[in-house]
Amino acid sequence: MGKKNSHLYCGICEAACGLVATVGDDDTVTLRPDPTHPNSHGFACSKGIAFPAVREDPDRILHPMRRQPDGTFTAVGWDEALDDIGRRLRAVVAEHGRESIGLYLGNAGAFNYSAFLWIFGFAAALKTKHFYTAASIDINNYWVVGESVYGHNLVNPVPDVDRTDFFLCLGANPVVSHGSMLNVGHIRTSLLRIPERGGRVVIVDPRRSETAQLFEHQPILPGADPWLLAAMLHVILRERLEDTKVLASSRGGRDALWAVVGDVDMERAAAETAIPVATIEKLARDFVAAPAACVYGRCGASLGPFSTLTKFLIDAINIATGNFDRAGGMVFGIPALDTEQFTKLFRLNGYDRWRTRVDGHPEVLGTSPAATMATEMLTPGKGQLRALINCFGNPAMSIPNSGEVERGLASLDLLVCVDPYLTDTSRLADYILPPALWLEREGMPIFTQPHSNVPYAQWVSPTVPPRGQAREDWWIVDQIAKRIGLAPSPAPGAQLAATLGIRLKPSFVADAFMRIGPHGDLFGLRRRGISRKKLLRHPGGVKLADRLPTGVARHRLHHKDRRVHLDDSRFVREMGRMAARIVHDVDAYPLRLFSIRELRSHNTWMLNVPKLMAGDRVQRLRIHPADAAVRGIDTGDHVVVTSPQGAITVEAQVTDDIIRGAIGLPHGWGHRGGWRRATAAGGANYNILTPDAPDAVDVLSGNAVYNGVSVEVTRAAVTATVGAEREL
Ligand SMILES: Nc1nc2c(c(=O)[nH]1)N[C@H]1C(S)=C(S)[C@@H](COP(=O)(O)OP(=O)(O)OC[C@H]3O[C@@H](n4cnc5c(=O)[nH]c(N)nc54)[C@H](O)[C@@H]3O)O[C@H]1N2
Ligand SMILES: Nc1nc2c(c(=O)[nH]1)N[C@H]1C(S)=C(S)[C@@H](COP(=O)(O)OP(=O)(O)OC[C@H]3O[C@@H](n4cnc5c(=O)[nH]c(N)nc54)[C@H](O)[C@@H]3O)O[C@H]1N2
Ligand code: SF4
Ligand SMILES: [Mo]
Repeated sequence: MGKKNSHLYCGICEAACGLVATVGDDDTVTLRPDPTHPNSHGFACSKGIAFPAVREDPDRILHPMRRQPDGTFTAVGWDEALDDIGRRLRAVVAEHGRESIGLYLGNAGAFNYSAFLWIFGFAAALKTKHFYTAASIDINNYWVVGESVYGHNLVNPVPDVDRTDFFLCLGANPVVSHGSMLNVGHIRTSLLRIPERGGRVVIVDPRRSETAQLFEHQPILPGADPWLLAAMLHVILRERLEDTKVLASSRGGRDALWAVVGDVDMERAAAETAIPVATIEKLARDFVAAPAACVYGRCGASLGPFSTLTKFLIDAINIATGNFDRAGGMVFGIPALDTEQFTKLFRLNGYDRWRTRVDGHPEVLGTSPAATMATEMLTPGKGQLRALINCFGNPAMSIPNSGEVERGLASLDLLVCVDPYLTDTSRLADYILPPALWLEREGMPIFTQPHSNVPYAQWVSPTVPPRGQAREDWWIVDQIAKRIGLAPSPAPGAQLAATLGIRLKPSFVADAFMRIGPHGDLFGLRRRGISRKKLLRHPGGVKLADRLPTGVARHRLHHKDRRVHLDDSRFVREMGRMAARIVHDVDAYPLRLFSIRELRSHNTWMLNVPKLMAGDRVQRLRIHPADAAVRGIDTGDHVVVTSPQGAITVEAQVTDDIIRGAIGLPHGWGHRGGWRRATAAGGANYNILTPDAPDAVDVLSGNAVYNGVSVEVTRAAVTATVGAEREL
């Protein structure tokens, strides 16, 4: 009796590391990094390697579960569950209309191409405004800037890490996160090569993060990134250091950028960031002087105030310094499946074509900001969100103002969660449906490829069959849609075809699109082109080019004039709003809270895996010695963190890794539900503290604000328990 080896990639995060699986006769799987993978070259992290423990987790849900009147769940058959869900959805439609059905597509869905396509298709077929995604929490700012500057939401030039001389990184911790909106195989090694070849890596972060420890660290106060970037651009333009040719070829050019940053008060920028004026000026000049440079910003900068302005300033600095569409600067990805053309064909991309019902946020890519979910569930009236299908997410914990989100979820007429666990969210569901995990399904990294430095394609078969009654997410979505007479597709003829019994499969749709795409085989016309069938014969992945092309902007911009647009007056207004902003209640809430991601968990999950929890991991609030001393706080003390939104009790760790005036706390702790180890790990839910009011989130994109939140910390009473939550 032999063991079977197969190639695949990890489906947990954007890195999509290549893996080799060995399958035993007893249906167990062991994973190791794939040294031959075209992008990850033998790297994989502990989460990926440990994943079989999720598949085999005794707490995993293996049957559809229905909530009983007493709040417990019992296993039911698929037909029974789906038929009842269909019946209840039809009742909701009859009473409130289709627009009262909502979808939440959580983070794990970004790594499941088939479900990703089907959920976008289902939302389009429902014509619902209640389509929420995890991206609407942290990436909407990218998508607003993409639409404004390049003419399409999904255009996101990526740093050419292997050829840059200066990597300026704001609010990202790639050594832990392994890269986001940027996919560079083994990113730690790739970054370390920059100083090895005489270049610089500067990490701007309120904490000496795992990445900052390896490079130059520039501390900053949380929430102040747009001030730093605006001040840098101000210096570049004031000192006439810009690339005049590049700016002249853009729409708006120098004048448009000066309109945004011309009035920046450098002393104010220094006070907001806690970075001296001379340091900001030097950073700007050094950046310009580097032969090739790029600024990159992620969650630290995207989950703070004014995050769309922040992303605009990042792109503006890259463009103004000529570090755009050229080696070592920002370059364009070339994914195997061209998502830009796909979304364009079905008119999915766009911005501000409608507004959300209660708070009036602009739509982004056909989605509403997840930060508005609680309000949309709890505010009565026509179009109120009454039924939610939640796939791949744990919104009761991950969305701001969690207390309200939870109340909203509990008030729905129907909540269906597709999740392998009884989570903080699914415990409130009427039905929990068990999905096939990535080892158990066909896959191709649809979300990762547009941001990849190495163009490659990969398509893998399931390594092992699903356990128990688990079924693929796309199939579950398809079955639910079918029961309300819909096909999950944005295509014009799809609904008619469905009435004739024609239902496509996502593998067919994705294959067809890939085949007509930039690398496709054009159905046989291009001999060396790729197709699903060909890729499945090379499951270890196929390299499509050695590196990304340069000098291609004209072909990659979607504006009719094929130019970069820098003259969007919304950014001038945002800059004005930022300059006029006064932080209230500095006396009551003098500290600024920011989020920390951890190596051995993924957002709110993977805390149930024994190996990843080794060493008695606990959630710890990091605080600077000076801030701790004035509050009489020592390491190990229980402290109460209070924001205008709520209060939680956590354990403190005093450390000078943190800038003075700020506190850092890992999110995704303080669990409830049936994942026993995760629940036993304790801690408290960060998002009890975060706001979701219309003016508390980013006005242009609806991105949530998790970093830079005003808080105060006090020593807890001796009897206080960690995890205690209180809304104010
Ligand atoms: N305070 C604070 N809050 C944050 C952030 C922060 O930095 N600070 N970050 C935000 C960001 S960037 C994001 S992306 C969101 C993420 O928040 P969510 O979108 O809620 O995603 P996760 O917390 O990753 O939860 C993923 C869920 O999917 C389930 N799952 C895993 N695999 C599968 C599968 O194959 N199929 C299905 N159906 N389910 C699966 C897991 O069990 C888990 O319940 O959180 C946001 N919340
Ligand atoms: N191991 C692991 N990997 C992950 C995840 C995970 O939970 N665990 N989550 C995945 C997800 S959903 C995402 S979106 C990506 C995120 O990928 P990254 O953005 O690279 O990851 P973070 O760890 O959130 O990094 C944010 C950094 O910003 C700092 N920071 C916080 N506030 C500010 C601020 O206001 N300004 C500045 N300049 N810095 C600030 C934090 O200290 C932290 O070091 O990671 C993904 N990968
Ligand atoms: S870095 Fe991400 S993709 Fe790679 S093994 Fe770890 S979790 Fe999986
Ligand atoms: Mo994210």
